[in-house]
Order: sequence, then structure tokens, then C-alpha cells
Amino acid sequence: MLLLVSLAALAAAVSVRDAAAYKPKFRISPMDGSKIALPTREQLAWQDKEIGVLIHYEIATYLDIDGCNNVPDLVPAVSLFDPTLLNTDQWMDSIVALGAKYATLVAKHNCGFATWPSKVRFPTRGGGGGGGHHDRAAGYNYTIADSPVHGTDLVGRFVKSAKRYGVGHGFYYSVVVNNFLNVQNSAVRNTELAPGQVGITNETYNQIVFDQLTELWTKYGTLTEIWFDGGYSSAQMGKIEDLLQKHQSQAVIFNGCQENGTCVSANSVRWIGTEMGQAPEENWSTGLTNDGGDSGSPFFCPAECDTTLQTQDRWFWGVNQPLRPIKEMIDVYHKTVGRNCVLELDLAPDRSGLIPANQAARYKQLGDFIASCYGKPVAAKRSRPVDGGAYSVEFARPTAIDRVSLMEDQTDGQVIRSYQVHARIVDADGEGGGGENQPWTLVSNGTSVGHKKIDIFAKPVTVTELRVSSTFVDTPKWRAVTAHLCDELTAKMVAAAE
Ligand SMILES: *[C@@H]1O[C@H](CO)[C@@H](O)[C@H](O)[C@H]1NC(C)=O
Ligand SMILES: *[C@@H]1O[C@H](CO)[C@@H](O)[C@H](O)[C@H]1NC(C)=O
Ligand SMILES: *[C@@H]1O[C@H](CO)[C@@H](O)[C@H](O)[C@H]1NC(C)=O
Ligand SMILES: *[C@@H]1O[C@H](CO)[C@@H](O)[C@H](O)[C@H]1NC(C)=O
Ligand SMILES: CC(=O)N[C@H]1CO[C@H](CO)[C@@H](O)[C@@H]1O
Repeated sequence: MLLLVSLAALAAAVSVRDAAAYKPKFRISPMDGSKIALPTREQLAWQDKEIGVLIHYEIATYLDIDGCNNVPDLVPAVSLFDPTLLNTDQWMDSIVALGAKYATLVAKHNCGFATWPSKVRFPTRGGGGGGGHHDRAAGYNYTIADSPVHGTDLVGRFVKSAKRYGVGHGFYYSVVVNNFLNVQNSAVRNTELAPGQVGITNETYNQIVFDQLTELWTKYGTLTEIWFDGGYSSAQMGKIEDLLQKHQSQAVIFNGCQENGTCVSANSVRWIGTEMGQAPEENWSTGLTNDGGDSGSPFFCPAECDTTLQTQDRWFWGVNQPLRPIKEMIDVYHKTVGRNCVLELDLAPDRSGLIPANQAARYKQLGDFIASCYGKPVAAKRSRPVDGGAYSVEFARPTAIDRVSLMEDQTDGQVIRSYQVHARIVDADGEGGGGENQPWTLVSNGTSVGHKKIDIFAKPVTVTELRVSSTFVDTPKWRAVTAHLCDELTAKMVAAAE
């Protein structure tokens, strides 16, 4: 799926217009004078969603390879796209069962096939070898309207289903690669045209991109997320920024910033730097690099962790491609959502146009685990912030727990720099008092909290009270500190799956 191309590598020498009037918003710490990056409402709302899906379904679903990446001459025959059971409501059943709150659909991947009936027209020219340079007007004739299921607008159907199910929707449209138009790295290659390719100029290519983005951004409602796989060239950046501000300024933009601080939107989010579904243990909501970020950065730009349900980093549905076991997917949840990273899980409808039963079952299993383990915390007698940025959870009686979930209110920025969770531990019978004289034991600690941090203990402990202390650059506002006990649930689910 992803083009593991660094944004800097795409930067062409010329810039059509100076992009990025955008300046980061921050305030100054009253405690140490450091910069505290401020989020937008949209970024916080997006982090609250915690889980989304990235849907890979288009002509590449009908190939044996995982998309047209790195095969620049391949333009799969449009007749391949022939789903017989296409049902986007059925996709939503899995999305809802997983607990995902938004879905980003690949509207055009690297083959160039558009899953909506694009009406964009453009001048063509004979390719490298022959045909001369006579420009002719042509339609973008590599879309669903040219396929056996012409008359269907897949993008439109998806949007309708998402609305019906109360799921946010967005689009992935690669501006960097388009085999149909002989484009790699945002530039038209100077090569002989391969079968199925159409010859155009670089200027025409960028115009097609802007016209197709305009179609997607004006005809399908308000978008939750827009995905730029591999970013965009500096020649495309300024116009993309303008179009976004004009049509979809509220959308969260994946790869919206470059490392040097040039951003196409204030609502940018960053890539975590791996497709394994794993954020670093320490992962800040701030920073522009494709990793755990930087607590001192003036840019609030939280991370997204995209990963697959199929093994081997397979994004499009693969024949007999095994799925990752539930044990591994539970681990993915903890290493993404539990590390302040929004989890975006791949959804790969098969060649009939449906989510296969084994995948649907796995999404539901994972969703059931999350709801059972984290839906309702272990009951506490009293749970409240206390002086000095600390937080206290008291239990009515000795209570077994095996993990804590911490959430910071980031409205005025992410301010906690480290935390320690101490517990008054008693043995399982409640011996050892648990009263005022019971000593405190460190049960977990870390650095970044952000939207959410989940710490799982090596084994359950029986406690009467928890106390979370922290270091910070301004007095923290805790959103929640909850305790959970899920060791048996986890063991049961893993055993049932074996
Ligand atoms: C950042 O990089 C982009 C290209 O990658 C360039 O267009 C822009 O001018 C750079 N901005 C700064 C502030 O250096
Ligand atoms: C698509 O349009 C191009 C340019 O007009 C043309 O050469 C090509 O034959 C068309 N393809 C199909 C499948 O009709
Ligand atoms: C498009 O631009 C690139 C450089 O950015 C150049 O190498 C290529 O030859 C151009 N393509 C055409 C068809 O002119
Ligand atoms: C957590 O506590 C251990 C033991 O005191 C300490 O070695 C470690 O540095 C702490 N880690 C963090 C991130 O504070
Ligand atoms: C503990 C940990 O994984 N820390 C990482 C957080 O992210 C920064 C930036 O990538 C890394 O330098 C740290 O190693």
C-alpha cells in the first residue's frame, strides 16, 4: 500500500507558489518557558475516535500482487473490475463490530483506476515513441464507468453506507503515482507508453490531480480524513492547500506536514513510521517526524498507526492470505491506541465485493475484546484529581487489577512529561491492611500520556488504592484514570482461537 518515500525525496526544485501560510500555534509554559503546542478541535476529535479503517478495494483487488506499486508499466485491464455482490453496508458491519469510528476509502490507488465515475477531461499527446505531439481532448477513461459494473459509483455507495451507520468517511487518493498516466514521483515519465497508458504533460497531470480532488472533495460531503500516501510534490503542495482550505478545511490530513514545518493544514496528522501497528513506547502528540515525535515541538501533529489484518503487510485482499492471530491484534491495539496513536486498520473486501467471513469474524473478535476489557473499568469508590497534578483512585475493598488506562485532557496542549503509578497492594485475601500504613509500590511509569496510555502489569495485583503522580510543564488536567482486569478474558479469547 504505502509508498515508503520520504517527503523530502519528493521535493522538486521548483515551487509553483510559496505554500504554507500556516504557522504552528503554541503557548508558553508558565513553569519553564518551553513551548506547548496547541491542538485544533478537529485533531482532538480525531484522536477521540481511536480506531479507523483504511479500505483497499479497486482494480488491484483482482491482481495477485498487492497493488501497482513499483510496476510502473502495469495498467490492469478495466474489464477485471467485476464485483458480483458489492455491498458497502456489509463493509460497515465489520467496521462497527471493530469499534472503528471512521473509514478512509482508497478512491484511486497507484494503478490509476478511479472507483467513482470521474468526468475529468484533459489534453493528451502522443507518447515517447510515436504519435507525434498533437494534443487531443480525452476523458479519464480508466474508471468504474468503463468497467463491467458501469452505472455504479462505488465512492458514492460507500459514503451513503458510512452515513447510514454513523461512521465518519474520508478518501485516499495518491497524487504521487498513476500508472494509467505513466506517473511516478508526481512526474510523467519520459518513456515509451505501455499498453493502456495515455500520454500527457506534467502540467496536465497536476491539473488532472486538482480536478479529481475537486470532484472527490465537493461531491461526497464532509470528510473526516484525507490521506496523502507518500505526500505530494512541492509543485502540487500550494494548490492542494488552497483546495483543502476551500472545500474540506475541517478534514484531518495524513502526511499534512513536512519535517521542515511546511503544512497544508492546521489539522495535520503524522505517520508513525511503520506499517506493523506499533508506536514507540514513548509517543507524543507533538512533532513532525515519522516516529514517536517530540515533546518540545511547537507543532501539535498526532500520530496515526496504519496496519493490516492480513499477514505480510498485505493491503489488498490476497488469495488464501492468512490473517494475523487475535493475540497479535490485541497486542497491536495496545501498542497503538495504548500508546497515544490512532489505529487505522486495513479493510480488504474480496473479489466479490464483500468482507470475507474469516476477516469479518476477526474484526468482531478484536472489537469484542476492546469493548469487554476497556468498556467498563473495575468499579472504584472514589476517583479524582488531587493536588500537585496527581490523581487518586480508591476502591471499596481489595480489588484485583492488571492494567491501568490514563487519559490526558489535551485541550490546552499535552503537558504531562512523565508519570508514576503507585498502588497500595494487599494480598489476594485482603491481608496486609491496605490502610493508611500500607506502603506504596510502583506498578507502572512512563513519559507521554496524551490522548491515552495503557500500561499492562506482568501479573494481576490486588490493591485498595492507586495514586498517579506526574511531572509536567503546566498543571495537568486528567481526563480519566481507570483500572481493568482482563487477563482471563485475553487467555480465553486466545485459547478459543487456537
Ligand atoms: C520545506 O520543504 C518544502 C519542500 O519539501 C519547500 O517547498 C519549503 O520551502 C520548505 N520550507 C522551509 C521553511 O524551508
Ligand atoms: C481511452 O482514451 C484514450 C485517449 O483518448 C484512447 O487512446 C484509449 O483507446 C481509450 N481507452 C479505452 C479503453 O477506450
Ligand atoms: C516531467 O518532469 C520531470 C522532472 O520533474 C521530467 O524528468 C520529465 O521528463 C517530465 N515529463 C515530461 C513528459 O515532460
Ligand atoms: C520507570 O521506573 C524505573 C524504576 O524506577 C526507572 O528505571 C525508569 O527510568 C522509569 N521510566 C520512566 C519512563 O520514567
Ligand atoms: C521509549 C521510546 O520508544 N522513546 C522514543 C520516542 O520517540 C522518540 C522519537 O522517535 C525516540 O527518539 C524515542 O526513542
